[in-house]
Amino acid sequence: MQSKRLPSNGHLECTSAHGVPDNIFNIVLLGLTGTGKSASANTILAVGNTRRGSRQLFRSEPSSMPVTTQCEFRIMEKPFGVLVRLVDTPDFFHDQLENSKAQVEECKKYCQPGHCVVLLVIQLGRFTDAEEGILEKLEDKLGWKIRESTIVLLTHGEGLKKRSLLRFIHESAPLKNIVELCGFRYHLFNNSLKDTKQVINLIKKIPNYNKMFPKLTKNY
Ligand SMILES: Nc1nc2c(ncn2[C@@H]2O[C@H](COP(=O)(O)OP(=O)(O)OP(=O)(O)O)[C@@H](O)[C@H]2O)c(=O)[nH]1
Ligand SMILES: [Mg+2]
Repeated sequence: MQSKRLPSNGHLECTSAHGVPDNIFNIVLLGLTGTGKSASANTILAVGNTRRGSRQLFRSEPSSMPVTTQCEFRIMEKPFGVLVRLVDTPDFFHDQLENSKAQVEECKKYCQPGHCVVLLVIQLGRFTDAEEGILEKLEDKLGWKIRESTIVLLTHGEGLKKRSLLRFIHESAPLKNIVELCGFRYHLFNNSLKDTKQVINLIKKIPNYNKMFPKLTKNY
């Protein structure tokens, strides 16, 4: 049995009668502040969203302080052909983030093995010391090997110009290490382009996407 309620973050949430997460697949964006988590979520959202309460974009702007301070989600259907929850998160490691522990707990509701894909967002050309070991630190916080379900999402794709992305990754040992730990699943977004193709190509990198989203397979 399903119940629907409006949680504090103001968006329609579905939970079972026992309060456990429903069967909606989750796309969870994780990473440090300013890397482009919210902008990437908006790029995905832009591909097609007509469900009530889901049209509003995530707040995204340049800032050295965290812009997103709590986990937020939007539910979308197009282009997946089934309901998908897009979960934007704050930088759990930022000194200025109050209630980091509570936010990790909130994130855990959606970030569970078999029910999600993680997009580990990293800004192209701006790999910082704080990002070294970030995968392990996130695994520690979330309590499972998220690497099995993670795609490294590099943003600011326009900065690559004509260089090869694979070569770029190989040139940075710590970045290559993270990509390797994630089974060489990686993708490049240019969030200044609202381009469907880059989103569809990302979805096609989600393990078992063709079984989860058979309608997407038919249409793209
Ligand atoms: N040119 C360009 N700008 C981008 C891209 N991705 C993100 N940005 C910009 O980078 C800035 C930070 O992006 P956000 O999406 O707010 O970053 P965030 O990871 O959500 O940051 P927090 O919410 O603070 O954790 C914004 O001004 C975005 O417009 C990109 O691919 N290209
Ligand atoms: Mg944000």
